[in-house]
Amino acid sequence: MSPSKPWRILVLNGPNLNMLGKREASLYGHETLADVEVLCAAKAAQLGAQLAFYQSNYEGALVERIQQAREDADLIVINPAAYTHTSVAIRDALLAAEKPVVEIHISNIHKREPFRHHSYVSDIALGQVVGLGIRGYAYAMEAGITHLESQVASKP
Ligand code: DHK
Repeated sequence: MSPSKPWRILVLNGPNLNMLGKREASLYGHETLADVEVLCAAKAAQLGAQLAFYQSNYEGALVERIQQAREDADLIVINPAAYTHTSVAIRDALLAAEKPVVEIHISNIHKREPFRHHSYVSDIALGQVVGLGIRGYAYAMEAGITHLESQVASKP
């Protein structure tokens, strides 16, 4: 077991994700944000990790939570939602946090309108999980923890 264990995972959700289950079910499915949290909690338990789960419709609130992650998280899994395509502030906060980031989107943003194809996060993230529904959160968490473990394993 590494000295950093249990890993602390922060799962962040941006605007309108509190409307999951009600909004555009053909794109986002019928599950609610509470279902996403249950799924993430189960995945965290399986990984032996701690989970913090946060959603806001406000850019500044997300920036402040990311700033806090510098102190209280080892990994950030983020669905910035619409801010993916607009927010330099969230990008800058993620860079300042100096934690590995995995980006996740429930829908496949690359199959959607052209303005959704660009992400301000993807080039600073370990990777991006898109289009796999809410299961993508679990895949993103697992990928992030695998990265952290491999970093520990490669340290002399
Ligand atoms: C969620 C949103 O709210 C959109 O603004 C993004 C993302 C896509 C998702 O697929 O999870 O463009």
